[in-house]
Amino acid sequence: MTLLPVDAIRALADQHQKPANVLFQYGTAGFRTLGSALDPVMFRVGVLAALRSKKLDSKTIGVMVTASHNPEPDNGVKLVDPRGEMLEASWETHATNVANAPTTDALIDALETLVKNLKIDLSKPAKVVYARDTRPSGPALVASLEDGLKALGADARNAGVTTTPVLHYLVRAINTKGTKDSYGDDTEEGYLEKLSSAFKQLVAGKPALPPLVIDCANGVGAIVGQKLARHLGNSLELQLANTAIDTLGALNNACGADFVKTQQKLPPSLASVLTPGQRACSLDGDADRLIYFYLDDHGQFHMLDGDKIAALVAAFVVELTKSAGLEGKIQVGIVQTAYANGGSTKYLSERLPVKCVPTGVKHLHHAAEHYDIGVYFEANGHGTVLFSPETLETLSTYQPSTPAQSTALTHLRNLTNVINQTVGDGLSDMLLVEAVLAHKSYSGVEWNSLYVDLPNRLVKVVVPDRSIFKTEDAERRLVSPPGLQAKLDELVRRYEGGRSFVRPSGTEDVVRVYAEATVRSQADELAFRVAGLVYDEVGGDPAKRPSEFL
Ligand code: 16G
Ligand code: MG
Repeated sequence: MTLLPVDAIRALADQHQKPANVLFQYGTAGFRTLGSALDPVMFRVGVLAALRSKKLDSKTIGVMVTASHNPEPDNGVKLVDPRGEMLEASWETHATNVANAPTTDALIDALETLVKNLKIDLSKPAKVVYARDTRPSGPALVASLEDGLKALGADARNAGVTTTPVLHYLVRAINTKGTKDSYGDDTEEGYLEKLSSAFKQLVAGKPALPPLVIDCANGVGAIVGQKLARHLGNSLELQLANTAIDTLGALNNACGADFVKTQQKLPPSLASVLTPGQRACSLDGDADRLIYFYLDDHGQFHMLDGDKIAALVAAFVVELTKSAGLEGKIQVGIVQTAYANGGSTKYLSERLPVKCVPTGVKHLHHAAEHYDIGVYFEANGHGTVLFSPETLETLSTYQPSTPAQSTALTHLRNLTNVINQTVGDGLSDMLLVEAVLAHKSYSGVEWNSLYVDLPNRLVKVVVPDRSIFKTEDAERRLVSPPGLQAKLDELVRRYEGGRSFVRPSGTEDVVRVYAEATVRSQADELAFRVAGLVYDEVGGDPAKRPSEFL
């Protein structure tokens, strides 16, 4: 029986000791905190990734070092499972336990327990592929990760500096190589080639759209976006902005998808770049989110968020399945979270099945897998479209009976290749949106008019202990603290078109409050009143009560 290489682990673990008094948690987006605190976590994640690979019969596991849209001093790490999806939930707990072992001895104990409980066969080889974003803390953290991989003798591949969705793609491509489910060439180049050639076929014969401005959040999207632009040639002209990956402090600073979505305004850096009517979009720091926007003739800003993307894409997919003669054979469904704008939920549920799930990609992804074609998007711009294995089979074997059906079928097949089905992907989603706009001859204005967004407001309340807030009904209702939901209901009833919910953040020590109403001032007021209730509930200092409007 092969045993854990305890001496190798001990020697390397001693170089990455965990300080006392810090607790790490593998949350919605993996481990995420200040980059300077993550060294011991990285080492342990390396060990864990190797064990996960051994557990899964030497399938390749992915590790992504990124803190997405967070400010530059933060960093983070998450594990990617063999099909390119998020880490299985039960391992989130193992990851948290292993990360928090206080000493090297305790770490070795924790690992031995894990190996024993999960019956991990240590004689199996471990295979891991990893990548990082452009954060300055990345290289040192990758070195710690490599020590963890080395301690277990893993066969490790460094995919360099690339986007989170590329890493997810690589994991799936490596694990399906040479099989009938082959996902594409297992390189970044293979990814770019797959997406861009599907896009070119989708828009062939359509008039080229005017150039698209991409706000790269001064992150890794600038690097991969540049390469994508070369692959696209004249099928789509990309105008990259916010590409300062070497300027300290620039990452996600007053730019990027999270800035645009939360501030509901144009990144100031684009004011001199964007012309009225021109389409633009923002990626986040690791390019897995996408938000579109444009300025109208009066210079007024209009945002097209994840909900608008879902509406545009779902309508197109439904239209193609009908034109291909597959209506009734392929069911299209939508997955949203409580953050979806009420306007979008109304529009979509009048046309298609819509399911609401808790925040976090893993919840959306799993729910979308239950449809033949599942379209999932968070309002924040993270999402993708999943085609079930049966649907892929139908699309590849179906015999169209007219030329029109044949054309629609070819488009559907190309869509399956332009879309990164492993995870939400800003660049892939952007090509998807551009393809639909080209087909429909839509500008931002026509797209935006699919439905009208209800005015909404997001507020966060800092609380001493967010774990007392517990929700049900896909985070739309509070069950704890007791009685608070009844107070919210009473308040919401007084606002026309009012809707509000409170949930603990999965990534920050805060409670988030969302409110919408028919009129802007009412949405703002409702949000701040609900925030006030939350604040009083936790006994906050009356002098610091949230009170922007009251
Ligand atoms: C993470 C999630 C994102 C979610 C956000 C919510 C993944 C890959 N990312 O960024 O889906 O919207 O957390 O953050 O799952 P919150 O819990 O702090 O509101
Ligand atoms: Mg991100």
